[in-house]
Amino acid sequence: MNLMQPFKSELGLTTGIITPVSHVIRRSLSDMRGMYADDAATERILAQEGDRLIYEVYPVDLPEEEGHILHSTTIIYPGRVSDEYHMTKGHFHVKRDRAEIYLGLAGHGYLLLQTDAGEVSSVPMQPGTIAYVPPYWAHRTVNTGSEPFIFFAAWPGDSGHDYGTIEKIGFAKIMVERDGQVALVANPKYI
Ligand code: PAN
Ligand code: ZN
Repeated sequence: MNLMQPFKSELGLTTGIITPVSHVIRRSLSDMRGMYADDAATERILAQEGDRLIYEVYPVDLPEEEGHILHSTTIIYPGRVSDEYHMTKGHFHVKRDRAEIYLGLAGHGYLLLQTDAGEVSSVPMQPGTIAYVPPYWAHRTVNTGSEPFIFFAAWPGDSGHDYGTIEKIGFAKIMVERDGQVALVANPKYI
């Protein structure tokens, strides 16, 4: 057995940055082409304003193996594409029965979940909210506030990430601003 030595990381509770920084995953609008309902709005922003940063992930460097608990923070910057709030790509775990825990640190948003059968659930999150992603639910987070929405996540090391299914079918519901309010509405592009 290869015995790993205990170690720690430091989490900036207001910045969401975990140090030491092993690597940072940055997702810009061009990485998310086709994921927002309004494709024309995506292309308009890319042409007029450039490639805006939507979210960043700071992971702790660990082997993606059974027995480990992977953990990271996600920072979703505020903003919208047309009326749809900034969000993560969203994914199923490759091993569909692997659950996950999210802990809200800063800002406001929602955890959106969806089953293979198309059932959708939404969980509001604020600092201190512990949101549970049960086995078999795809998950995506959305920043519905005006500040960065930051949360910590922990999940089993052998979960794996399946992005393809959500890229193909999307989420059945999207979070939009309607008359100044946050609204969960049917996704016109949902297959
Ligand atoms: C999270 C997510 C993170 C970014 O750590 O990976 O919030 O979202 P996407 O992976 O959908 O781009 C998690 O759910 N890990 O399993
Ligand atoms: Zn996950």
